[in-house]
Amino acid sequence: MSRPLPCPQDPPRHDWTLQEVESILELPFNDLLFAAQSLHRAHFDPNRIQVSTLLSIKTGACPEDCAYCGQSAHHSTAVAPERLLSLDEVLERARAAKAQGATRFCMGAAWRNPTDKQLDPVIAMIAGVKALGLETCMTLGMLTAEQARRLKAAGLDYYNHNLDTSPEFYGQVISTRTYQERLATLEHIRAAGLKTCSGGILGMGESRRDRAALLQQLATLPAHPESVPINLLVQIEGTPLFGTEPLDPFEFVRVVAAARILMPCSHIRLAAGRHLMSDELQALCFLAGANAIFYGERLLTAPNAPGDRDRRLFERLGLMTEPFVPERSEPMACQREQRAEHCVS
Ligand code: SAM
Ligand code: DTB
Ligand code: SF4
Repeated sequence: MSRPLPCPQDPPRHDWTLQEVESILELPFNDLLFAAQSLHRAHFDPNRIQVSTLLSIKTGACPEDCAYCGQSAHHSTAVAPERLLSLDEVLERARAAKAQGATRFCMGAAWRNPTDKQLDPVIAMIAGVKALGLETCMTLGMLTAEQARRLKAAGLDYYNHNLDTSPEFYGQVISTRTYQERLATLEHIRAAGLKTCSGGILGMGESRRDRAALLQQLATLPAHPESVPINLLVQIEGTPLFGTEPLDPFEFVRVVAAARILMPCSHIRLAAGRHLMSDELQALCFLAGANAIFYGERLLTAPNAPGDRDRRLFERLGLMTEPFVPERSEPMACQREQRAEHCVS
């Protein structure tokens, strides 16, 4: 017998319990997807996705020991460290991303945290990329409150800082930065008025309970992140997580659907690992409420799904990319007013 479906929440809830999240993840697959797609339609145009392109502006030699990451100086991988890119190099890549249809340009640096001095050239990049008519996003590691305010004053739109996994599993993945430090950076981002991009990685050997706990952490933040990247672990040779048992693809879809239900106004982003997914699996993720991707031949250092494959997929699924609206009134304004009619409560 079919179970009751979650109802569109107006306003979205921030008090989800771990047990509630677990029971959403455990719904029969069809019920879960139906609930997620219904909520998705209540809040977004179901045939539009937001497209961001990534660029690593400072690659490798990172002092952090994240067990999944090819850029950590603690692991011996094929990633060759590089200096900070010049403004011209960044703008050239941003122009190319825009020409390929991206509306947001995300710049990442392999830092534990930027120093105040390191922020100076980065701030020039924000102005330059914005002047091209692109939204800007940065992911530079931990920030102080003052650094977040500087980035906001420079015109930065989004800051990406992931929780990565549950508080309980976290210690098995990273030892050089605490979960609490990640939450503090998210607080600084929010307080500065930047939009938040925060999510995690699946397939690191965590349990379903850990996946539920990650979602619960994200969905009980004082404001839901505007963008929630769900990464599938890209296994990098030389990292401690290389050789981890791959995740059941349906479990990945379940997490996407649960994220959509828990954070109905957020963009749920299929992030790393799309190149490992079939078109059919990605289509299931879009049905489950994913409505954003990273687009372009590379992520930061790892491969991404090729652009021509993505363009063909959009065409086959009738998906359109979300237009860039320079001055969105409210970051979390829902894109659709109507509510799903088939909810039971
Ligand atoms: N160094 C900064 C930091 O860690 O905050 C910014 C860049 S870091 C590469 C951004 C995020 O990418 C990580 O938090 C993690 O969630 C994701 N990531 C890194 N390597 C990955 C991998 N091999 N597979 C999947 N996701 C990965
Ligand atoms: C996020 O959650 N995923 C992106 C972005 N935010 C910065 C990065 C994925 C990195 C994958 C590994 C690499 O390219 O080195
Ligand atoms: Fe450094 Fe970020 Fe990689 Fe961790 S995920 S090792 S902080 S670049």
